[in-house]
Amino acid sequence: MTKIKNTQLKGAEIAEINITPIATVDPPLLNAAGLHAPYALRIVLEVVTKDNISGISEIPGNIQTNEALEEARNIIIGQDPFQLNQIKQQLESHFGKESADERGEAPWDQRKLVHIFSAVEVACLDIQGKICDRPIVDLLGGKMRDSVPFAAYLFYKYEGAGGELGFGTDPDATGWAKARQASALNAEEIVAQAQAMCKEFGFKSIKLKGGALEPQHEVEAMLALREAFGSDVPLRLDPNAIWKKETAIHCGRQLEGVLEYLEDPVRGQAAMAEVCKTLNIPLATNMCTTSFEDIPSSIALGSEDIILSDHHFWGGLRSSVELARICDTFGRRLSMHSNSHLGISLAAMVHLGAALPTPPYPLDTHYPWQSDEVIVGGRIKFEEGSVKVPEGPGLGVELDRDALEKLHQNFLKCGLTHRNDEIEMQKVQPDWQFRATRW
Ligand code: GKR
Ligand code: MG
Repeated sequence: MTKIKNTQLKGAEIAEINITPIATVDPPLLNAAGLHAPYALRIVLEVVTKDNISGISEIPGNIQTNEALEEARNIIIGQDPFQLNQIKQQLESHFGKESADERGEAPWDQRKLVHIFSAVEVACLDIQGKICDRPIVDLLGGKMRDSVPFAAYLFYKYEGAGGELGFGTDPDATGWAKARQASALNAEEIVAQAQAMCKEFGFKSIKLKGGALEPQHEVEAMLALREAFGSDVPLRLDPNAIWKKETAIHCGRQLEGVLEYLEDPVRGQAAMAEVCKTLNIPLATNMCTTSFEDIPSSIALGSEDIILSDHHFWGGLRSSVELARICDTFGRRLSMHSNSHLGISLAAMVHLGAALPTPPYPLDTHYPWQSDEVIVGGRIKFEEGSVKVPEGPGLGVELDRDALEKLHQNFLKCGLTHRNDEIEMQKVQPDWQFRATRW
């Protein structure tokens, strides 16, 4: 048997990387941590080989991640994009392994290494796909489905569309663009938001970002959604761990038989395990079991039934496939977490969602809330709430360089360097302070 040597693969050496921080228009969405700023930050990474094959990826934006990627530049340049294990090992030995204990109050966040590796991995898989003339889904083991379903992701919000419009509105907007800028501060407005979003995108399940209003209001919003959509549309609620155990049990009892799952009602694996044992509703998390090192205690305690994967937070697409395997082994189901994002991340999520042997729950996505795009051809279309696996090699999407430049200019102009929802909330309510447990 003839072995293929790396040198036989054209372009298998990274010559250049381009790191572009961007800011995308984002509406004033509310959550347990405060309020979204008028722009959400992302970083677009482009990795280019000697033969001028370009691979791209998108990760959450943050000045520290940006600096760390710059620091990683010399480690990445000169590498073979197929040697991801070696690249990862070198990044780990440069940055040191990360542990949840070092990340304090928000162990799911502030992770340099997983973000960097996710950015590098997705861009390198894009290159690998282009070299082999195969879509990324094939590099992850092959396609189990042609399209991937997503859930409508509802938010309580103030009026406004974000960006240059600030918290103002565009009087000429129609359809979803109009609904996207409408305020939603009670059950009735949340139902109207859900109807507009489901009509536009065809979503067949619904998640409400909770933790913004007093818990009983959020319970009532879920009951109103059930009333409006009937029992065929699965519902989820995510208070981002801001409830006390008693509140979670009191509210959860009212939602037994109504929710498909309750996401992060309380903080930490031990509290989640107690609520999980008490309530007759599956619990899901993207806050208490958020890295491979959290898995042993998750299994020992029984802290959740569903893990929300996220390739940006779990160190890439291949790690996420590994997570899916662990979930299958230990009887966990898989769903997918999201943050404000554009089409490069959406395409990556779709390749992953299509490759998973066990179908995940319809994935979370913030995509309907964003109006910008950074890929050629503009915004990706949803059909009946699903996105088709992009055709073409690699990710199947290409950078629109003019759009990238415009969004980079937004970044320079908006002055934001990292996400801080508490500060944004204080611009509206000066006394408001984040509390890890509020109700
Ligand atoms: O965008 O406000 C938001 C969400 O609250 C986001 O930051 C969360 O990470 O969507 C996420 C979640 O499911 O917890
Ligand atoms: Mg969540």
